[in-house]
Amino acid sequence: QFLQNIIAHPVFMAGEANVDFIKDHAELFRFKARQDRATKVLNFLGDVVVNGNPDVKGHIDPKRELRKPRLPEYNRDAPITPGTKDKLTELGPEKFAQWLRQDKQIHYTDTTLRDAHQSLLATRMRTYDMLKVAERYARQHPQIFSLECWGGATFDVALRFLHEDPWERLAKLRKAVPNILLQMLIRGANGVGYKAYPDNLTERFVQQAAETGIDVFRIFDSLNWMPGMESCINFVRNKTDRLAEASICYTGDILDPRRNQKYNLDYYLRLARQIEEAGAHILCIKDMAGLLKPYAATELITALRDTVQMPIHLHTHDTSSLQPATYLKAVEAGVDVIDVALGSLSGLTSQPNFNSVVEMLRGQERHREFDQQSLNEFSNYWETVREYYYPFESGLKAGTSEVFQHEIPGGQYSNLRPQAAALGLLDKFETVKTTFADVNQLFGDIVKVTPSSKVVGDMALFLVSNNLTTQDVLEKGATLNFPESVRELFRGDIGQPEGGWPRDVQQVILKDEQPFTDRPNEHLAPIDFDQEWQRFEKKFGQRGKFTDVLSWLLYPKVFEQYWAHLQQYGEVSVVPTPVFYYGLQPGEETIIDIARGKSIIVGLQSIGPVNEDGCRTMFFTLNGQQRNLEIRDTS
Ligand code: 3PY
Ligand code: ZN
Repeated sequence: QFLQNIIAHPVFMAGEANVDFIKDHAELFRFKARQDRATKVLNFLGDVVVNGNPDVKGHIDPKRELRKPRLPEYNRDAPITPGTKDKLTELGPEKFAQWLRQDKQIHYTDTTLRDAHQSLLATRMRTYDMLKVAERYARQHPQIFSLECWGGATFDVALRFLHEDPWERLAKLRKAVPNILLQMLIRGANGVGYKAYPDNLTERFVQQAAETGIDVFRIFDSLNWMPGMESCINFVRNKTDRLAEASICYTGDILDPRRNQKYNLDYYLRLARQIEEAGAHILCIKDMAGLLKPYAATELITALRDTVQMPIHLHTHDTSSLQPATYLKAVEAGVDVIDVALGSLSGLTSQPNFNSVVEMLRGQERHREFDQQSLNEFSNYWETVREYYYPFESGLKAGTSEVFQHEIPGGQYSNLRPQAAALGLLDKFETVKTTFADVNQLFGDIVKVTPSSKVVGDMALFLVSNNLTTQDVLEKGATLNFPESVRELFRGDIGQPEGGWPRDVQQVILKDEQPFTDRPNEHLAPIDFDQEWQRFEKKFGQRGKFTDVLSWLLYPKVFEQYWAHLQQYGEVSVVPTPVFYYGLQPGEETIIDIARGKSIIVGLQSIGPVNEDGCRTMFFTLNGQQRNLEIRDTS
């Protein structure tokens, strides 16, 4: 094949090949690379067919019929209508924020590609399904404010379970969506992780995220602690020309005297002023559990608009099913942008329904027009695709006002259930939820959002699985070994809560260890990137991209596993989702675009019996040619 490439090369054919011909023409090796890629993908498919995809093992319903989605119509040749991305480029972040605050019509952020699937499908949505419709969507709906498509748990899950490079996802989405702002969620000093990172790592991460495609950085701190957000706001302001959107995480109920002792209107206004002073361009009300009720929204947004000059962006989860009413009141009170998800990935622990909210506001003076039929076509696409991810559904069937008691964030709810199930606690899930609320009180009533919410969840699971109550923590705490994350929280590893930690609880949890109250990042040595790059090269045998180095520094173990998978099976993000999770049946075929403009047709003919080496011979066809593979059966 190599010789064939040489003979067919135009330089060779023209008789102009000199001694450097092979060295100068990397494309001569491409055929081989493609063959390798195809073989690796075949090995991956063989493994899924024989051993199953471990991520869905035990949750497969063989009778379930998975349909092909219908791709919405669009005119590929029409020029792309400029949108908010073009506006930001034209105005720069400061003026853009002023424009946004003055614009009368309501704006929409579509969270389908991030929070919606994080909250409904344990973050499993694959790049493959996103890219099928991203360009169409950008062309059909250029008046969307932003697409939230990155950050939060997507970074970790992409590497850990989907074996995908999150940076590649972002780069590809950016290419497909040149006209609409792309938005990410960043956990302040905790980046896209669960602990504090060295400042210069977060700085480079922010810079790289902007270079790869992020325009709006939604920054929050899981305890609403300003020092946890300030440096991140500065990185966006000083190292990029993009938008820093900082958040007040909403908890409790400002209108309920039983819940507004600590988290009341004054508290939120104070925080908003501090966020403005820190230099944020946009203020986000991040209602991660869906606790902001309609009349509280009127009060909060009216007061915030009187207090700060920043435009206000409202994020909520529809766990209680009340949140469209909150949006109505928020729009009346002057909110600038609201977060929604396309119909079939909306509602419950996800965001309110984009398609329906647009109709709700028809007739309201701030209504923004959308092509409703087209929005519905995109929703239908996702309805079909959502079926592929059925093992990850949370099981919640209807809205629940229980959320006002337990205050579990939407993004955590779909994870807590399987976590409880893994510990054999599914029949005690009601107790897990009430214990979550009890733990919150024990911890002094804290803001609960990643990572603080995860710690509350860890403690609740710990107590329920050991048949303990929060009362027991104080009484028997001296003899109990609390989860590591709980110890870290009380040590100050993820920051300080409003009013400080309850002393007695802190003592019983930390025992002899001394807590700190300054920024946890101050205790971390800065990263020497040149040195880390060398370490990377040594460990992985090749230089890798800078984005790989960043992924490795953020998630070392997860990245190592991702890298090993990549070496063994190649780029698996190109495999269609039903095949990725459920493999092929004998007689089935699939088309895989293994490289730009290069597709292979893979068919599974039959599966041989286990031989004495513990392997099965898989009889595949690759582009019509017989290809047999030996796959070890570890099932
Ligand atoms: C995350 O941090 O992933 C969240 O979605 C918080 O709401
Ligand atoms: Zn959210």
